[in-house]
Amino acid sequence: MLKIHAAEKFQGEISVPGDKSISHRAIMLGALAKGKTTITNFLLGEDCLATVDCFKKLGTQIEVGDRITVKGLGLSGFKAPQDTLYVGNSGTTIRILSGILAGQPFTTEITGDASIQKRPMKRIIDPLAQMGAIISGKKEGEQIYPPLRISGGKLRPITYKTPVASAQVKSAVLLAGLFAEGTTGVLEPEYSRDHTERMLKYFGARVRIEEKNIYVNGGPKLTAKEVDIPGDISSAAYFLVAAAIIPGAEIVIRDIGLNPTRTGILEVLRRMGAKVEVFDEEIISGEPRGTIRVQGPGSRVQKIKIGGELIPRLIDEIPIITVLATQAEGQTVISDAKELRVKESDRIAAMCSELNKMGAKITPTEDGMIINGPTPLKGSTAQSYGDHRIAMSLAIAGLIADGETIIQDTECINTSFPGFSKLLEGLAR
Ligand code: SPQ
Repeated sequence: MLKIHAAEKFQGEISVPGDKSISHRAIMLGALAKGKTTITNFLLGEDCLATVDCFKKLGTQIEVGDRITVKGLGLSGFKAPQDTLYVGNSGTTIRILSGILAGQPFTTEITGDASIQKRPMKRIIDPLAQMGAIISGKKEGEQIYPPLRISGGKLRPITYKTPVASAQVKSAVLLAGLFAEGTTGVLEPEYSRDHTERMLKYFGARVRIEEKNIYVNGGPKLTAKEVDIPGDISSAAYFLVAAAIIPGAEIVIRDIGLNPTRTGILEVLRRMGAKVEVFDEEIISGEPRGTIRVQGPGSRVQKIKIGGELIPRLIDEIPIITVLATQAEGQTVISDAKELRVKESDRIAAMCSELNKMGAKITPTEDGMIINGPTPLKGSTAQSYGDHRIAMSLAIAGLIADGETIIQDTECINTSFPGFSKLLEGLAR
């Protein structure tokens, strides 16, 4: 449980934990490469530790400390696990790892918590089955849910047109492509986060990118690397939004990932009128990073329309953008975001229900929300739905609400942002 009170001041210079998406991929590629990969600023959150645990069960030696070392045995070094692999709450782990398991000459069972068992898996099963893997799961109507049973082996290369812009689907197919003879391609309807492509290149794979089409060659020799992970812009987003809506606030966040497939939140903040500066930009381990400073506009933020190609570039930030929009002058419309309905929770339903309890005026639509602002918020008892992004977004809403906000069931925050409430305490007075 978290108790939040209105903040009169919100100020500070901080860094946030390592990027979750990049942390997962660093373990996966470290395990697929030959030699000792060293990872610094790895996210020690439950989701990424679940990935570590799965690879240990597949026979990879991984040491977790201030830095992580992964002793990779190459593409054919895994052994059949003794037990079912357990991914906890991590959709990224189950979907991307399935791509690797599809290429293994053994059968693996993989599952996760109650939320994972409600997340759709047909999106990865379809292309992996086309490549030759045999995958079964819990069938309900047209959809298939975990637990999954994956029998893999040598795969056929395919060129797969994904129906959704999803980095998890793209990554599952590209990593399966490492086990196919020839070139495997993924054609995306919009750009999704490209950490897998970047890291594959960084580890020495042959990757060709033609706009939204990505191709990888099978059977590469991946070489162990040093990977330093930038701060997670999705974690930074909570504090960036707080700085934009609390009068007089300012935040500086160092060493944040600035991959253009993830920076939609900065565009939204700018278009709504917040002052956003980016400096000290550099590229480390194949990923751009820098320092971000955000201040509010000095008056109210403004309404905005968010949809189309922008959506995959801020998909995980939509819950916190909803909080931002409750403070905007006019009607903010979010569309093309029906993917939000199949995340750790139905994020459209969750944000509408909990923010409306606090006094917001939000109407859910099939693929987004219409938010009428500005509305003052009042403290209430809010539910996280076991979803880390809902819990943290409501905590920021609590900073601008009158009275006390109690957020229940906040252990889920540890999946992506251990130390969130401590950092928040240090910034908000
Ligand atoms: O791992 P999980 O649970 O799927 O994580 C989420 C999140 O909010 O942390 C989604 F619920 O982020 C996904 C993101 O939405 C992480 C991700 C990745 O690392 O590849 C890609 C996105 O999902 P998708 O379905 O669009 O591929």
